Amino acid sequence: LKVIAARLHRVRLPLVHEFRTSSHRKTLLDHILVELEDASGAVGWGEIASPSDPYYAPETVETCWHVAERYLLPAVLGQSWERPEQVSQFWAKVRGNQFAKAGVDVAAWVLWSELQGVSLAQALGGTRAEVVAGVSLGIEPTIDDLLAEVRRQVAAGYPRVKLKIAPGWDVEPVRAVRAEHPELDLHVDANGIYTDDEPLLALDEFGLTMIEQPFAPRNLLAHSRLQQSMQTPICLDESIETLDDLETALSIEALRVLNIKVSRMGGLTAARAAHDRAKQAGIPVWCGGMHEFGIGRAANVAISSLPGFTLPSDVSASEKYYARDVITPPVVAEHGVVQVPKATGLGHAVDTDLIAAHTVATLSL
Ligand code: OSB
Ligand code: MG
Repeated sequence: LKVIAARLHRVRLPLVHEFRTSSHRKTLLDHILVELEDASGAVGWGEIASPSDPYYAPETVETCWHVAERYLLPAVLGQSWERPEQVSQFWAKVRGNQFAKAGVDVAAWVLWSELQGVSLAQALGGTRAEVVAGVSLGIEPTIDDLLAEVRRQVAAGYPRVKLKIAPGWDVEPVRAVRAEHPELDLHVDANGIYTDDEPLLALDEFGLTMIEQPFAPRNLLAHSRLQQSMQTPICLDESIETLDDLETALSIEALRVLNIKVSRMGGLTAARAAHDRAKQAGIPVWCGGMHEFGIGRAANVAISSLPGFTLPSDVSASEKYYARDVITPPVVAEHGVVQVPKATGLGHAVDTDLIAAHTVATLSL
């Protein structure tokens, strides 16, 4: 297989509901869609789902565009390969830039699956026909707004709710949600904002499934120490960008749960390897999201079909995010369950008209 043409599309879609975390706020998603084409004219799509600002990870939309244009696509164009695992080897010299890499890696996996006549989930070795979805709720203006949002999502059938927390928005909102939903699978995500154990220890009484990324990404030791003094499992997100990070975190017991994001790990090949390693270590995993459009979300659904993804993933239905998604059919959740597509490749048609209508920049190589 040889990629002979590549295209980037910078596409903006408004979110249906503003989303705020301890690190940023967003109302509009500005993602880069990647197309890889082979000599037969077959196309694989991927998505670079970097936030606009470098507050979750160091990348921005502009750095992703630059790195894809200047390094990643030139590394892949004209190279012959047999398996999608080989593609990330072509850019092995490029450090970091996980979001940019992930978009190109996913496009290669989708192209390969399409040409092999298998679904992306099958190509990855997925074993589930359906995956359980959770929702991630941002920081709301008031606790009443949050309670209304939780009620809406629970009524929609989602069995797991994650709340974004930050200093000043932690114990009280969690207490309020827990009081109304004593049995709900509930967890919190701090996006690395805390520096002290104290406010986190106060969350131990609420029976949370996990506390996600309480401390700064590189501060693995603080997570390890907190885990020794808390019942609630610690989950890592931002801390784990490579398999080496995971190895270090496991060795010091800095986590009991792993959030695997395809974007943060630099693609499906690395995400699957992280899954394999966590499974071997007895650490349950789930798939985190970055408000992907349907293309990135379809990749998240596919990876979530691997056997170690035993916790609900952030693969909510398209309608939670966008009025109209870039794929047809959109991602649909029924009673919080998403069917894993059986069709070849991505398993959804790509709506190129909708993409064209929301495109602000393109590049062909
Ligand atoms: O930490 O999981 C996170 C969105 C932007 C930045 C960081 C995170 C998130 C989410 C979104 O929680 C989850 C989703 O895509 O549904
Ligand atoms: Mg997170």
